[in-house]
Order: sequence, then C-alpha cells, then structure tokens
Amino acid sequence: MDGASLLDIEVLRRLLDTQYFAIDDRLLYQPVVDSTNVLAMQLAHQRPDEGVVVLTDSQTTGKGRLGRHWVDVSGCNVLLSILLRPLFPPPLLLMISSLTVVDAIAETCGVSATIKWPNDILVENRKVAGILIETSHDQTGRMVAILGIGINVNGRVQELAEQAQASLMTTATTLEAVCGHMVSRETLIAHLLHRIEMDYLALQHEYMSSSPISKEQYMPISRLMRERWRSRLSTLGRAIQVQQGNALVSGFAEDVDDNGELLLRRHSGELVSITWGDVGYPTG
Ligand code: BT5
Repeated sequence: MDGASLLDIEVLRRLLDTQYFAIDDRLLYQPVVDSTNVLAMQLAHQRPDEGVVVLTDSQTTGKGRLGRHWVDVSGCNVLLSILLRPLFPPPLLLMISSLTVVDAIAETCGVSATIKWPNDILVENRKVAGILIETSHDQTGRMVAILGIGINVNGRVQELAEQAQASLMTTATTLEAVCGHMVSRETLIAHLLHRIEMDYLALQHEYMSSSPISKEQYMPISRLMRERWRSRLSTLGRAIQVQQGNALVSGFAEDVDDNGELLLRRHSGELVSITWGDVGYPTG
C-alpha cells in the first residue's frame, strides 16, 4: 500500500488545539480494533467523563449504518470515535459533525466537500467520509452518544475496493486521489477535534443555560448550525430517490426541518418527511 503508516500519536498530541477532547487519558489509540464505536461505547459505561477519543489505524469490523460495513485500508484513513454526553438532540450532533468534517477537510487540504443527506460526505459526487452516531444511556440515565467518523485520506480508491466491495471503485474516493498528494492524518484529526469541540461545547452551553420556554425562541447557536448545515446539503433542490429497505420513494428534495428530516415533494404533490434511507440521484 502506498502511503500507509501508523499514526504518530506524539505528533498528534503536539498538534492538538483542544481544551478537553483527546487531552491526556482522553486519547486512546490502538493500532487495530474491531470498531472504534464499539470500544467507545464500552468505555462510556466504565467512565463518567466525555471527550474521550478512540483512534485506530485499522478496523476489523468497522460499522456503517443499518448493519453495513465500513471499509478501510490499514494506515491510510481517519477512523475515530468520540464519547459524548450531549444535552441536545442527536440530529444536531449529526449536523455539527458533518459540518466539521467538511470544514476540517477544507482547512487541511483545500478540498471542497458537500453533505449528502443524512450522513455522507462527498467530493465530486463520491463518498469520502461517513458518520455513524450511536446512542445509549448510562447508569444515571444520561444520554451517551458515540460519534464515529471515517474519512478516506491516503491511498487509491482501488485499494479500498479491493478490501471488500468492488462497487466502491465508482462510489468512493480518497483525499489523496482528489488533491494529488498525501494528506497528514494527524493534522486532519487535530483540525477535526478542534472544530467539533468548539461547536459541541457551544451547544452544550446553550442547552444548559436556556429555560424550556426560551429554548423555542432563542437558540442562536443551534439555529446557526442548522442553517450552516442546510446550506452545505447537496441533496436539496434536486430530484432524488430514497431507498428505504425494499421501498423506493422518489420526488423533489425541497427542504429539511429543524429535526434534520428531509422534506420530499412527491410527484403526486404530497410533502412527506423522510427520517432515514439512502439518497440516490436518478440519471436521465
Ligand atoms: C456510514 O454508514 O457512512 C458510517 C460510517 C462510519 C464509519 C466510522 S469509522 C470510525 C467509527 N467506527 C465504526 O465502526 N464506524 C465509524 P453508511 O451510510 O451505512 O455507509 C456504509 C456504506 O458506504 C457501505 O455499505 C458501502 O457501500 C459504503 N462504504 C463502505 N466503506 C466505505 C469507504 N471507506 N468509503 C466510501 N464508502 C464506503
């Protein structure tokens, strides 16, 4: 594999510009794990804090949504999970993490990515990153959210496709393939964690300080995040098909609501709210 190497954790620690996330024993690196999300969820039930980041160079059973598999080439990708205890609803977490991935990619290597609803990060219509959020509750009843992020950084698409799925040849991409040179994973992770921490703490603060009545009216940061997320969605304003299991729903992607649900105008004129599924863009 061209460009594969183990993450340099000392370099990463020096680059980190966070106050809390991944600092000291909140950074856990293992060269190989089954899934960083699984490990982070185990930790969530063993320790009371948050901002713990589980990092690896290779997953043996990387998880996608709906029981699917996330493929990686050892030593080439960003594969991490962050243990969080959000006071705000999970859709907002998906919004800030998608934005963070897009912004951190741009900051690190100047590549412009967009968001395909609900959780795909695309460059030139190919998937460069995916996000998986899994929630649970701890012993005190507080919500635990594991935010898993996978980004294809170095190496060629062919190497990814050879790992498991030939279809990735046409649907996936890597940052190196797009920008023509290798990208520092340590720098990308540092940018990612810095941005996610800022947005996360701002939202925590907003939800901690607002009363239930004022919540509906003023939530300046969450409103801003929703708007920013909406403006980065490449899904809106076009004809789409949403695969939901065996069912296919098609129509025009009109908007998203405050919960992040997709508002689809069906050909019959009816407006339906889509909560899950895989969006495809019909050709012809
Ligand atoms: C996702 O699921 O996109 C969520 C991926 C989250 C992965 C991270 S890595 C760190 C953390 N630990 C984990 O175990 N997981 C998280 P979904 O939308 O279901 O997309 C999965 C589909 O994307 C697969 O069925 C493939 O078609 C495709 N795929 C798999 N690996 C890919 C890759 N490396 N690049 C692009 N597409 C991929």
